[in-house]
Amino acid sequence: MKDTHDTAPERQHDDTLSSKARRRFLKLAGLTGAAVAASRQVAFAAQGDINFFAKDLPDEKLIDMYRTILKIRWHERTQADEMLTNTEYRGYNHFYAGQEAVATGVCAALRNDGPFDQIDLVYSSHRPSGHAIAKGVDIPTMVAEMDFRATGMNGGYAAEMHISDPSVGFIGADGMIGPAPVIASGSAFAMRARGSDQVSVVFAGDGNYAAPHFHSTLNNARLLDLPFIYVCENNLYHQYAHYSYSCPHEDIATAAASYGIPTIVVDGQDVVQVYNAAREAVDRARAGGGPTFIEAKTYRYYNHWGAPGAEAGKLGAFGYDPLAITSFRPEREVRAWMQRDPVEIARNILVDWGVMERQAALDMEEEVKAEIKAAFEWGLSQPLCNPEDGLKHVFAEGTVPPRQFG
Ligand SMILES: Cc1ncc(C[n+]2csc(CCOP(=O)(O)OP(=O)(O)O)c2C)c(N)n1
Ligand SMILES: [Mg+2]
Repeated sequence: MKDTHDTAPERQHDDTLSSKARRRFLKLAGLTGAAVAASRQVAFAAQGDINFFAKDLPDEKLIDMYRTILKIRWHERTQADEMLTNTEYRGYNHFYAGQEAVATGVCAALRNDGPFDQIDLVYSSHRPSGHAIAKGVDIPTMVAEMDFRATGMNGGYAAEMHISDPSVGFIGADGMIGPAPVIASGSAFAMRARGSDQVSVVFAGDGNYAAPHFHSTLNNARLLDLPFIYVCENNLYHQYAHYSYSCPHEDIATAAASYGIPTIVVDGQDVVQVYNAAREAVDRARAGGGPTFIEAKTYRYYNHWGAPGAEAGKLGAFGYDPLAITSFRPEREVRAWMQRDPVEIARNILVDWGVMERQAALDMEEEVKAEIKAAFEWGLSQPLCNPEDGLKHVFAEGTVPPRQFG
């Protein structure tokens, strides 16, 4: 993990736990050396010189993080299976499987309960289901929403790319590549103007680098010292192109650092590393120390959109993608990343740290799987929305007063 922030608060380490975590990580990194080389990734030194906050977390919090990862994973798998097997299913998604530890680690460091003017806010992307679940949305109503059901989270006409639930601070998905960081940093400006200690977070992919919004957002966030966290989920590809086609830096964080922003590059498959980075960023933002840029190196197991190349009951998509111009990533690369699975890594941490017995952790996965299955059963039994519902909230209702000039 690299922290380019020179003036970070004094570091505190628990040598026993952090060196144990380091050994564990290096072992894993060694096992996946081929994957790292194949995907042009660098090996990360676990914990680096950022605080190891996870050592202070109660067991319940760590278990909760593991459970969140499982919820996201089984939401994705169940939805992918619906798309592959159920011809009545109308929903779709840009699947987040493989990236679960990023949303989970970041949201675990945020304030997610309380009144709207006190909780932290998350702005998402076109790949929103993981962010939504990690922030705490109700899964059955999200499932209903994604299948255009009237009782869904947003009345059934938001579908995947416009889901939102302000009650938990999930401001919403965003179908456009570019604007979300601008909007999220504007929100951070409002928080600062109100004297609130809230934090605004945006999740954005590597594809955002080439948009002008990336650069103007970081510049303004630094100039105004906003309570803003930019989480760059670098999953190597935007649609079907490797990020090296649009970004000259190996670490996108290099560009963020040039705007004078503290940056952290983190292994996005390890929820503890992500949490540590996010805690550092949240603490800095709440203390008035301004923005942080976190780049999480990660990977998506399914294709860019939907489930082409996937097989029902099996995780991940391999081989030729009929939606792509050409088969855009090597099958071995997918399999190598799947060897460093965020579910397995989180489970091993819990077992290694004595937080949970392995069998209990495996049983929990079965429980979550059943919970998600029930969420789909409920969601897909709900009434569909009407086509005209799509016009709701588009036009003002009632009489609009004439505009006054001068
Ligand atoms: C302004 C704009 N241009 C193009 C698109 C089409 N598009 C949807 S997702 C995507 C790639 C995004 O890649 P990245 O930011 O890396 O996120 P990822 O899909 O990898 O999560 C593109 C180009 C869009 N939604 N908005
Ligand atoms: Mg990407």
